[in-house]
Amino acid sequence: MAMLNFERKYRVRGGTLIGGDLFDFWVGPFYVGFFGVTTVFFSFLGTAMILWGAAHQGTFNVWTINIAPPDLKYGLGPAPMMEGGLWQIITICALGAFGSWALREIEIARKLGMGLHVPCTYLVAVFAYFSLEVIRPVMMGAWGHAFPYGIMSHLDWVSNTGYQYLHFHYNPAHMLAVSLFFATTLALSLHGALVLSSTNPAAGQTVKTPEHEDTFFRDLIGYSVGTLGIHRVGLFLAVSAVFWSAVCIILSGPFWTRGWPEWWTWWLNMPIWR
Ligand code: UQ2
Repeated sequence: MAMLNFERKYRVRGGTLIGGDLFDFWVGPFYVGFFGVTTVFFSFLGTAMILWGAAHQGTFNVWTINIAPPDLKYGLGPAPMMEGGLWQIITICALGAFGSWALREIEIARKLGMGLHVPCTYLVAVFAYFSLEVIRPVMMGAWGHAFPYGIMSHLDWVSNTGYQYLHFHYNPAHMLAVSLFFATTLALSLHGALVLSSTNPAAGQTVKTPEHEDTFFRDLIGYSVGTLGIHRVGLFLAVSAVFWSAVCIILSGPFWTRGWPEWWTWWLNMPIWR
C-alpha cells in the first residue's frame, strides 16, 4: 500500500508503553506495537473458540450460533468446556482484545502528542460490556447471569432480562440512558447537517464560514454552543448515555429485584398525599 506523503512525517518513533523499539513499526497503514500483537492474538483465539462452539452446536448459521455462559449452579467457578467453559475463555479473549486495543490507542496518541480522549471514550464502551459480563454477574454470584454470545440468543437474553423486572422502561436510570441516546443522535444529526449545509454548497455557490453556523443557531434559538463546544456536547451526551446504561443494568439484580413499576411506589407513599 502506498504511503500518503504526509504520513511519513507522522510515523515517529517512541510513545510505546512496553517493548521499546521492538514492536514500534507499521504493517501497511497499521501501527503494530506490542498491543497490536496481543490484539491479534486474543481476537484470533476468541474467534477460533466461537467457531469451535459453533461446530459443537452443529450450526454455522451466523444468526443462530449461540455460546451460552455456564449454568447458575457453577456460580463464579470454572465450568466444563462445553457447559460454559468456552464462554468463559471467549470472555477472557474479548477483554484481552478490548484492553489491548485501548492500550494501542494510547500508544498512538502518545506517539502523536495527542490527548487521550479517544482511548478514554473507547474504554467507556468497554465498560458497558464489562458491566454486563463481569460486574453484574459477579455481584449476583454466578456467570450464568451474563449474556450469551449469539445474534438471536443475546436478543432473547435482553428480552427475558427486561421482563424479569416486569417493565424495564420504568427503570429511572434506563429512562435517563434512553433519553441521552436520543439526545446524542439529535446532537450529531444537527452537527452533521449544519456542517454539510455550510461547507458543501451547491455548484457555483461559496463555502460558508463558522460565523454562518453560529448565526444560524443564534437566529433559530438565540444561542450557539460553538464549533468546539458541539464536540464537547456530543462527547458528554454519548459517554453519559453509556454510563447510565451501565447504572440501569447494575441496579437491576444487585440492588433491585422486584418489578421496576413497583419502584415508583415511593412517589405514591409520599406523605404529601395523606
Ligand atoms: C452549534 C455549532 C455547531 C454545531 C451545532 C450547534 C457553530 C458546527 C449543532 C447547535 C447545537 C446546540 C445549540 C446544542 C445542541 C444540544 C443538544 C442536547 C441536542 O451551535 O456551533 O458547530 O454543529
